[in-house]
Amino acid sequence: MMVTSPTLYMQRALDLAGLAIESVSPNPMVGCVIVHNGEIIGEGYHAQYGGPHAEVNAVSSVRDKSLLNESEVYVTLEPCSHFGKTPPCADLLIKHQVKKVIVCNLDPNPLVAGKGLQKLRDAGIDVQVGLLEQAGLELNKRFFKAMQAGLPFVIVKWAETADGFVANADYSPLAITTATSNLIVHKWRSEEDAILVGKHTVETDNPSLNVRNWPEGKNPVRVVLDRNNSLGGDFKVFDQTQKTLVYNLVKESEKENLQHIKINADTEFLLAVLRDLKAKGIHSVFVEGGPTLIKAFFDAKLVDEVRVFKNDKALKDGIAAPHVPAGFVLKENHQIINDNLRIYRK
Ligand code: AOF
Ligand code: ZN
Repeated sequence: MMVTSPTLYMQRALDLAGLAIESVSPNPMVGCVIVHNGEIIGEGYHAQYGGPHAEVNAVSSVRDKSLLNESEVYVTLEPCSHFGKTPPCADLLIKHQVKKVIVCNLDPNPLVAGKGLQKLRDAGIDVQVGLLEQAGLELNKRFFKAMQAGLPFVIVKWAETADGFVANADYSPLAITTATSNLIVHKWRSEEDAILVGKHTVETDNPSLNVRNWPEGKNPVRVVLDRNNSLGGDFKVFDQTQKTLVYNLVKESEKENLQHIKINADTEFLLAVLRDLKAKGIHSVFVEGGPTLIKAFFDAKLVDEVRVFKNDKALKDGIAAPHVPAGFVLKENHQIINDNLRIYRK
């Protein structure tokens, strides 16, 4: 017997959307499934920033277009109503006079924000909103945060020993997690628009902040916070192999892949940095800094998600790990060989 369930169709659309996690930001991930008499006759997703939207790909995958006017369209985000890089998806669905459109979420983009659904209704198309709504909000947590708060979605990550240390007492780096966890961290880097550290991490670890251990993952923009602009130029983050932004209070300059950006807000430095990143189209920031920087992000209430690895090794002495503040709830708990990974959300 064929399984015909609106929830399964929408789940398929969400799964398709998620395939584009490394390639569509600052656009949202969107997937679309077209169903005729209980059979999927077309599907597609928004695969590349600037490329065709999910509905366009799904409609063009349908071989017999004459079936469209008897079909239901499951799409994870409200079809757009604006002329952007592509013509409005609502117009495309109206042109084919599809029977019904089912969506997870309204598009928070002020250019759309309900107008796409209104267009469909005005054209006599049946519309349903809110199927798997939470899953849709989760999928596009970065896009929704950026559109609604004007700030990127901020993820902080650290690794600590069983007794709660992140580095040796002299700050010399300490390999805590297993190779498998390191692989996961590189996958995570490729999923976010920017990766951020403070001056201290650059000095003590000299990190590259690129994606090496995850096949073909895209490199995020590197962001370095150096208030007094006191870092010398020899560190790997300044090698210009990857776009790098250095936020500080004194200097403004631009070379090919290296930009120094002067912030005029000493007290709300982190907030001002995040606002500027959002203005540059950065919808998510992965903070891989040390405990002092992470604590500053917590104190400024700028963190959306926390990812903590805890290994079973003990160090006895060292630099103490940050604490997950009250108000965060445990969402995921995984055991990865000797590492326990906990993910918390506000
Ligand atoms: C859809 N289907 O697959 C996506 C939508 O610059 P553009 O023309 O690509 O438009 C980007 C905006 O379109 C984006 O901010 C969001 O509001 C919407 N995304 N809409 O109908 C899609 N990706
Ligand atoms: Zn569209």
